[in-house]
Amino acid sequence: TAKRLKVIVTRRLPDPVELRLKELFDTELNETDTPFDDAKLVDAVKRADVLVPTVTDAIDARLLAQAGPQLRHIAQFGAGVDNLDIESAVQRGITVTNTPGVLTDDTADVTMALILAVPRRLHEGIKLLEAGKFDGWAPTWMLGKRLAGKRLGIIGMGRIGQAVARRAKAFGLQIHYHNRKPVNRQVTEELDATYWESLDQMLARMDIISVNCPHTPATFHLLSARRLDLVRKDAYIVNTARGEVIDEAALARALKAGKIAGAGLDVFEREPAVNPELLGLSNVMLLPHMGSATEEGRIEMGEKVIINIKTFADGHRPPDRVIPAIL
Ligand code: 8YV
Repeated sequence: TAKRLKVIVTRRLPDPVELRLKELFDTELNETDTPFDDAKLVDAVKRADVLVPTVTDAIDARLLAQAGPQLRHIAQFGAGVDNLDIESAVQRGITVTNTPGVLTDDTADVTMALILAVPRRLHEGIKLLEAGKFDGWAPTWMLGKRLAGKRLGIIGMGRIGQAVARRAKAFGLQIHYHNRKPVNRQVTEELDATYWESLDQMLARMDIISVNCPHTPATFHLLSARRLDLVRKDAYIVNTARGEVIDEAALARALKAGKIAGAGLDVFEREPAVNPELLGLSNVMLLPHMGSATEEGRIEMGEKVIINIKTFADGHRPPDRVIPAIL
């Protein structure tokens, strides 16, 4: 029965989630604030029936090769699954699930916050004030760029991309997007959205660019040095998806050289490391991966993990099964 299912959780989760996991299953929690090291991950895949990892655990082919035959389910606590080698898992007969949907609004809110803050230089204003450099208002003091009427280009028009578009439309931005395929007619009409099949063409025409696609082999460095070169000098880039989608070193160079006006970044290529070139730039607002960080969202993510485990343990197809990406 479910009670005998060995569930190993790699990171500390919200209390109510941990309590429920313990009630339902034979759950082993990580009682520390330190992620599992390699030895602990190996031990976990050797013993667990169900592994609950997060974005910070690299569950790659090498690790999965050491998994015991009892490991049947990887129930990721998170929407993004780029830390998991889905293909290797599926080949081993392991079902993979994630937690989509419950962090859409929260991530779109932080995306919109960056879209609002960076062109208006709010981050610079905060720093000036805190440094005691506010000497009084002046007509030309801290001028930024108006949002209304500008063009927003969204890369990746899934749940989060669409939620960003809805918010941005309310602020008077014109919605443009690049996606593998256009969204349906109803959404297109609601958002008055323009589809760009060519990312290159879209990039050259946008005032603000927002990255909202997953990190996959196909989107790694999608914003390469060459593509960043297409971005207008007066344009801004916002990323709340995954750092790997942008060539971070090339972005830092472009920002430093004034080839891009500014950037708002919640995610980085080698988290928790941040490219030192980015840290010193005044036209950049940086956040430490806070996109989905709400109390409500993290509990709902936990509830999704639990439903996925229960459903699979009961012999049914779990609601949030992830299948290998078709590239
Ligand atoms: C969280 C995220 O850090 O869900 C994701 O894909 O990037 C973030 O919201 C993550 O879910 C924690 O595992």
